[in-house]
Amino acid sequence: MKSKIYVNEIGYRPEDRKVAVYSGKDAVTYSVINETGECLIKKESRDGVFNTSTEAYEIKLDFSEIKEAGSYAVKVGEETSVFFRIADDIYKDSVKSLMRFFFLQRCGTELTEEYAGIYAHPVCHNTLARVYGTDVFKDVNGGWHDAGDYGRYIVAAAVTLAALFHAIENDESLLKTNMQIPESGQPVPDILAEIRYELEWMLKMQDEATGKVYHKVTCAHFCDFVMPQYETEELIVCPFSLTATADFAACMAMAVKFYEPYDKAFADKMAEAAKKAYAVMREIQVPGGFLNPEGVVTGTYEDKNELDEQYWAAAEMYKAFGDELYKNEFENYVNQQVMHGYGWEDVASFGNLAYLSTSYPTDSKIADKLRNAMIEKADALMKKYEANNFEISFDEKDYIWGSNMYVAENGSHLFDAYKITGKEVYLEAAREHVNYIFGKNPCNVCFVTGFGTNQVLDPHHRPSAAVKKAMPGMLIGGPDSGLHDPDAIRDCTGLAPALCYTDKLLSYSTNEITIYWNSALLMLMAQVLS
Ligand code: G3I
Ligand code: 9MR
Ligand code: ZN
Repeated sequence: MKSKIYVNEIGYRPEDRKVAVYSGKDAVTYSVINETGECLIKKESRDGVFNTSTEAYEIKLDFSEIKEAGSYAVKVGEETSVFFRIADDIYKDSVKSLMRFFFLQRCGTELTEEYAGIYAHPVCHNTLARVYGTDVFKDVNGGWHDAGDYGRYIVAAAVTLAALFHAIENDESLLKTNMQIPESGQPVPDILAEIRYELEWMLKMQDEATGKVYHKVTCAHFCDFVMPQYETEELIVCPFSLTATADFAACMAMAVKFYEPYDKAFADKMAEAAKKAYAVMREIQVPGGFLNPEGVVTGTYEDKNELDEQYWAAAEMYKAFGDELYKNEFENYVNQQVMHGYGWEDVASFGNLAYLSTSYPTDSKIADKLRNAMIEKADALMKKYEANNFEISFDEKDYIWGSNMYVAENGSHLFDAYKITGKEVYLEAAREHVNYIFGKNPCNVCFVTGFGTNQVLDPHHRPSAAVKKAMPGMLIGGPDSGLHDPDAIRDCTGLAPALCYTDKLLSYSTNEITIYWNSALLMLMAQVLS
């Protein structure tokens, strides 16, 4: 039986706030013990508070005063939490593992046992791909498998890289991390070498003649739970989309400065590609945005609002190249409406950060408007945070597909307000979002595979299923009260929103993984833990 005391299963850093959550209504006496069972503190809690997300009462158990490095557990009566550590370096291994995941998702190349261990595989998806509806075949090899499936999608790729760039900017130690990849030991930092693997693929997804960008390359159907070399159906390059082309422009513009010091020709190539994409993106007008063409049933990343992608692109283009045109276009969007979002669907916050950090001149009224809106956004999140016993900025309606990405994203919005105002409360709240991910959640599981005591064992991830062992370092989607797959319907019907999670291979709506969920978590961790 799992304990009803929820903690960050990998632990807490000595100076951080430390809170466990207990399911119960009446006040309790709780204690913290060390490995030898010695009781270090004994305290009285308050009464439980009703939580609309779990439809139950919970009590917060604060033990922030314990700062000495060691291994501990929280006790209430006969109930004991899992043991966790207090130490400075508790996140070191998980960060590295979250980063190495991208290498393990590489497509179009052999992964040798030396680097990939049991996830090694021969080259996959290396045939030419048919441009949908034509007899034209195109080389679009490379990049990372998107998720539990083997598709490769531009929208997903672009936001992943954007978040990784922000991670690097917030925590420069990531540039020194030895990721144990074939490129390790070269002058280029491992993380930049890994990101380049994706950028090179993205460049191939741009049509040379027009500058437009194809939305995705996948087979027509999802394959079985096999290693990638066994997905051998024809590859199909699906039509251009505005979202893919705008996100591509934004991402390429962002990438330029990271590669300039190492490879000027590559940086120039990306600058050129970004400009071409930006110039034509608005010509791609498909009512309602991208939808699967007939016969193709893989992921769509459909998005009814295509404005925020253009908003983001305008801001990154200005930040990278300084042209008045981009500035005017971004400011026009802002004058209409400040937008937000660090996810695949809503990307505008990346644009806000770009405008606020450019070295080219900005308009102080626009900058103030952005900052005020970002604070307002964070304040709305703070209200939810204060009302949720698990200390994330979610109410009962927020547990949707990929909820853990929104947990990370909200943490980043709170961090933004901290940077603008200097108020520590935002930072502290943002950090609690990390604690939730690592185990202080009502699902009572550490949502990063391979870590914690209560681990995710059966993620919806084809290589993990094929070798029968969860690949480490993957952020799981998390509770989705929409019950979007048969296993979720079977296991979660009748459960409160925050509990709609099931560790089943077939539960793609709660138990899948994606590149942009990992990157969202890495970005937040880089922001609030460094
Ligand atoms: O935005 C609405 C929100 O307004 C509404 O309140 C809420 C209520 O359910 O729904 C929200 O939309 C959801 C959307 O995700 C939010 O991001 C949709 O219901 C939900 O179906 C949608 O799920 C997406 C899923 O594809 C299905 O389209 C996930 O975000 C997205 O991450 C996922 O992506 C898939 C790829 O297509 C294929 N590869 C795997 C990947 C991960 O599962
Ligand atoms: O494996 C697929 C996963 O990556 C997607 O997120 C999900 C929704 O599009 O679909 C999964 O594939 C399932 C398909 O939709 C329905 N048949 C079973 C497939 C494997 O579970
Ligand atoms: Zn592949």
